Amino acid sequence: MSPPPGKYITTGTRLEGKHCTYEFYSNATHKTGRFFSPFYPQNYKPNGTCRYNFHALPGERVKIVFKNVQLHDTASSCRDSPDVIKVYDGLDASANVIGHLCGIHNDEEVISTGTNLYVAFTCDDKNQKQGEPPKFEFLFTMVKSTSNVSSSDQDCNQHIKSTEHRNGSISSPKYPFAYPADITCRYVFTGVGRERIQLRFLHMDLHFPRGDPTEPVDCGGSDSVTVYVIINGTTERIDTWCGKELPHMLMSSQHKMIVEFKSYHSSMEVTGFMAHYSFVTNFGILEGQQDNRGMCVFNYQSSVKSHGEITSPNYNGLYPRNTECHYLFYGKENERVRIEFVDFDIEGYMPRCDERSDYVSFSNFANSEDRKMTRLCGGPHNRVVWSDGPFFRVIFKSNECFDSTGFQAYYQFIASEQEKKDQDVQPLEEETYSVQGRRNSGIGSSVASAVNRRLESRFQSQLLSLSRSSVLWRTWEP
Ligand SMILES: [Ca+2]
Repeated sequence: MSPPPGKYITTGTRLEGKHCTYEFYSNATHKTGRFFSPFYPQNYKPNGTCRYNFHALPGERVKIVFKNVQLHDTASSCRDSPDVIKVYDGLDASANVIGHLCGIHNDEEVISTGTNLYVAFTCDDKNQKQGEPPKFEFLFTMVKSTSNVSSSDQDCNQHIKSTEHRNGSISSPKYPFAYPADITCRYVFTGVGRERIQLRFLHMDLHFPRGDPTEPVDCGGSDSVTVYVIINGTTERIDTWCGKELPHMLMSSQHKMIVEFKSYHSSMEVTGFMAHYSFVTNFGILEGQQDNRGMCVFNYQSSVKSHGEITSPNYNGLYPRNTECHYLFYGKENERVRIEFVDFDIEGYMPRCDERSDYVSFSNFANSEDRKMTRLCGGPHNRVVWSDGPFFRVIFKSNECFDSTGFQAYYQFIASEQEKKDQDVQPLEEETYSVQGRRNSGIGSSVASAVNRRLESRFQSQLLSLSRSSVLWRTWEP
């Protein structure tokens, strides 16, 4: 069926001689438009690359809303998927990746940090033979960098933008004194580019008349704080907290987050809530070198550091939903990579840890799945995983619902000779220890730190024996 005339027209200027390269320049009259994949709503043309370049005026940003994306998604990881849309925060593919789409998306929003945005769509022809027709459609808008909408002085609502405050705090009205009854305050956070909002509650003391406020069972009808994130264009509630229960540290799934404070009562005895926020681009992953050719990709090189720690995003809070992170290890020629999980709590069910779960997976390859490696989810686990050779990839992937606190692991590059020597001593993975519950629990953390000390001493001896062989680089193409 062919589309009605004029319905699926791509606005913007197609570059002469190019099948699918478009330029769009903002001007006084042209601030918005829509794009369709070639031949939309039919299949896109096999083996194609489409490029879309957006140029806003000074004082503007480019906002893209992917209304409808249906790409073939044969791989479990977006990075390994043959058909992808990548959004770059600048003129071309050398800019930071701020959007990476595969599979199905609706109303996914991306906004540039500066005046340029580049969208590239690539596919291979293999998937053309399969099932559903893949297609995509998106809207773009040139938006003003500074909006006229500001927080009103008359109410307690606040709009916090990263362009004005990179970090700070929010609190209930009159904090640390009693807040008024019957109010609703909304704190709306908006970042740009790759930014995520990280929210850490430091104080929570809300009126809770129905039981122990430190362990409230049901927040219904009580004064409360609710946090929402945006997933696929839909506002999703992370959770609601009340009484004196301090929420975990939280992170948004893209560049927006909403905190809602509701009060029904007033009591001179309560002090309200206070939380610190910051807009971060590193997903709260503190070690490793972030690779800007991906959304959440971190590199670990043996030549730089022989051992260290990796964590899930936003550790030791709840990991963000709908997020995929890759940890890439580059060892020297005779080395293997050893990953030891000392804390592990990932929402999902072993042994399958399928697409309905969050999971951690492993690959000896840079750009494809490794079917012999087992996925991990659930918890707690205290597992040791080894690479076959000098390159290794750890993948963390979370779905769109339910949350956990994620993982903490030690990595170590170990030379083959050393590995053999190590097997003569008591292998660490055979020790029986368990990190039960949350990492703040006394037992877990003391065991973890004992393991940590043991590892440290072992690291020291291995540091001495590391050979100075050449670094083996296996780069990957974005
Ligand atoms: Ca989940």
